[in-house]
Amino acid sequence: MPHDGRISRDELDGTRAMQAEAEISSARADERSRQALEFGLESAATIRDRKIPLFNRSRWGFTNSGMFMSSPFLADMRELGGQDVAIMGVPLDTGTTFRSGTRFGPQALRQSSGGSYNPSLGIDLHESLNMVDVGDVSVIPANIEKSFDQIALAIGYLHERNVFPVVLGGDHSIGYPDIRGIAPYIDGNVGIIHFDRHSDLSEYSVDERMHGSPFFHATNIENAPPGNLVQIGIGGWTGSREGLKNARERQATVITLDDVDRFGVDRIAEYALEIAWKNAKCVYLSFDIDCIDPAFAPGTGTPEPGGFLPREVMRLVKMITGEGLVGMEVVEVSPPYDLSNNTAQLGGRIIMDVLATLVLNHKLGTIASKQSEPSEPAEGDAALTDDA
Ligand SMILES: [Mn+2]
Repeated sequence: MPHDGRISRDELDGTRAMQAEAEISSARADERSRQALEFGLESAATIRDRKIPLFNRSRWGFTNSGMFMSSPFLADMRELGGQDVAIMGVPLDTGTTFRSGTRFGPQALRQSSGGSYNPSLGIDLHESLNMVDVGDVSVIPANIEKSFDQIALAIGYLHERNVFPVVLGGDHSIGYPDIRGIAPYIDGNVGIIHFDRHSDLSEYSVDERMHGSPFFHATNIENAPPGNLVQIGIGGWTGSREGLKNARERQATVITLDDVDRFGVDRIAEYALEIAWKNAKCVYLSFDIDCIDPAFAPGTGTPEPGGFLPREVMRLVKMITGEGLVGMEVVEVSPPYDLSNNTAQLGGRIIMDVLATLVLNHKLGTIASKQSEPSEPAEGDAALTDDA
């Protein structure tokens, strides 16, 4: 900044964003547009933009395709392999102990997902990633353990084929089978970064493994030790004492929102990475939407006032993602309690921010396209200097 404190146009992030836009490929968008015109027939003579077809084939518009970010639906699961990302819905709310409704979370997250270009990150996800939406896992609403078996098998199938899993929840009980499904394939420890207002470390709730217990059972898995579990955002009045007791006894790391206020987002991100990655081979991200203040994310079963601000948590999520992830889930979006789809939109944005950060840090993506540097580089990431 100049010594007189005035802002110059050159130092604005917006200026960098404008420049970065020129570097982003539009090859895939051009191909989609060409095909849409071919399949959708020519528009009326009064339409100036001759690239607009008569029948909208683009999957965008006032009715989306029903798939996350209008990604193609993969009908034949035997064809999984070679894609970068698979979006997998888990419409389960059998594990809910209070207000149900998260079985409609995957549908809402898909419908509220946005466009693929982000100016400040300098990325177009559809130009950078081969994404498919694989639809929903067949859960068994009357039997949570059978549902766990289905979910673990499904996410393991994605991981085994080297396709990055993005799980659309569902209540938080699915965190356990998500980790259980991946862990056997990892030659070493799995770290877990868990955003939540609740500790979710009880052994049982109302006599079963429910959405308050995923990380008790996940950290019983031999290569997902509690020493690599970081919980961020814990606090308020809907937590369970058993969870904190178990966190203490297992030596998990609990970071409250007061900690975030005290140390700041940057230092918390650095610390969380240090714990999660300590002697670990990979890190899994579990994002409970109720970590965000219910003023912004009211559509959830167990809201807890005093949560994260969206911009604050989005920054934190991008920072903890820079080192790479083995998979992620966004859970507890409950459309019956949502207002104007705000909660579902936030959940979708978290996913898109994570995917973009992975691409920008060269942790994900097989499509060769020049990308700009991330605006918020992760601490100590040597790969950032890589031009590939
Ligand atoms: Mn929660």
